[in-house]
Amino acid sequence: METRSKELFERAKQHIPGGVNSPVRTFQAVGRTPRFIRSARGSRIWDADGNEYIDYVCSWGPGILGHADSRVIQKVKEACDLGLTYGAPTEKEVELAELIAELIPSMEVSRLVSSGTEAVMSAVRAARGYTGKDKIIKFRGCYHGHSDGLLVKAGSGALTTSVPDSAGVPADYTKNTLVAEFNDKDSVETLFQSNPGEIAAVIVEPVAANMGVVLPEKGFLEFLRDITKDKGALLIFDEVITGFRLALGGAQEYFHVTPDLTTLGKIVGGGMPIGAYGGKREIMQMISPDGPVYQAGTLSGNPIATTAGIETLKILKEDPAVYERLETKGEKMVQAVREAAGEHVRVNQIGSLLSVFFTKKEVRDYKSAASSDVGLYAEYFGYLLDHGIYTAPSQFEAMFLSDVHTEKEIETTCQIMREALCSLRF
Ligand code: HOZ
Repeated sequence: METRSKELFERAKQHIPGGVNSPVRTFQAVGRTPRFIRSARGSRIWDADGNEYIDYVCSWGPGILGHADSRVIQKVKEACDLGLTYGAPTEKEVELAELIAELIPSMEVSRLVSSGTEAVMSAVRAARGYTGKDKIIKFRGCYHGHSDGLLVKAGSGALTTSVPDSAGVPADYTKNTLVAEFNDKDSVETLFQSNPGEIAAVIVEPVAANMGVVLPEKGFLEFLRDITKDKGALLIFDEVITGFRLALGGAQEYFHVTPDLTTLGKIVGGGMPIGAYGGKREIMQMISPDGPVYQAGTLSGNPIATTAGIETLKILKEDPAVYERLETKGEKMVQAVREAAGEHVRVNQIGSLLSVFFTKKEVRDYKSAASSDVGLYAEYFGYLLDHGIYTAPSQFEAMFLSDVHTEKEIETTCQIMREALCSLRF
């Protein structure tokens, strides 16, 4: 039953563009009605009609401990009693910055902002200020939020809605954004060759998760590290999705490649609106008021968000085995998909991130990701939804696992995934 969600969607469309506050949520790409969520706990979410789902969106990543973890909620409630926002420094911010530096040592100095978009926008500005150069290289299909200069061949909602280059962005704002192909060293080398001495930074999602999940091939991240160092450019890892999810120290710990700057989002606030960017002291000294690169925000370092973030990171720090448990769950799902669909699909997985692509091609970049049959994805998604499994309503997003998905839930999900795949006509 989806009566109430349908009613709410109709109402929403009157005063909210497309009825949603972020495009992918509209379910347009999968031809269904978006579920309006009323509550969430653990691995489950409930919609406005009372339907219950096992949730594999996990608020697009931060829900690594599941929803409404009682330890986090308790701390948040206590923090709320002390006031919601001050627009002034707090001890919590200091604690969170210390914790970030401890868990991700390359983030020796970090600045808190309010979202991943803001974090990336600011990191790019820092890189330009530090190097005195204007151009940046990004990768086709990688998504770094919706700031003007980064909405170029973007992934996520931009790819879902087939507008990888947004209207409303003056060409002047994107003329310094160069686009290379993920996992293609030559394409990066060519851009460095044709723009000598002009490139401030290369920005990459170390595991691309906004064109579906696409893993870096062996040596690719190392290559980016070497070429940026060699050419006097900075390497920025956008770890909005991988930070604290792939490993406690993020993708940079997992792959042993250290970037100059890192961006974090939602997960650093335990799911509350927050972001962070940071790196070596020498670079971060460029940021105002220490240096000439301006960046500010009243809600930056919000006391409630920092409280949720600190508690979440402490829980993860005390139980590092969480990452092995997540890997095991991820592998089980891969096995189920392969058993059911064999050569008809490709499944990319790393730790708690997973995507099923409806293509026979190996998915290693934007072009191969885009070769997936989105019609089949929509059918697959619909079957899962109708059987109580809530996954990303777009081919070009990830499936997220949490530590509270039980073995039984994973088995149930694997079974439903098998049925869904077997119901398709390849
Ligand atoms: N672009 C987000 C995922 N990569 C989706 C955000 C949302 O709809 O909440």
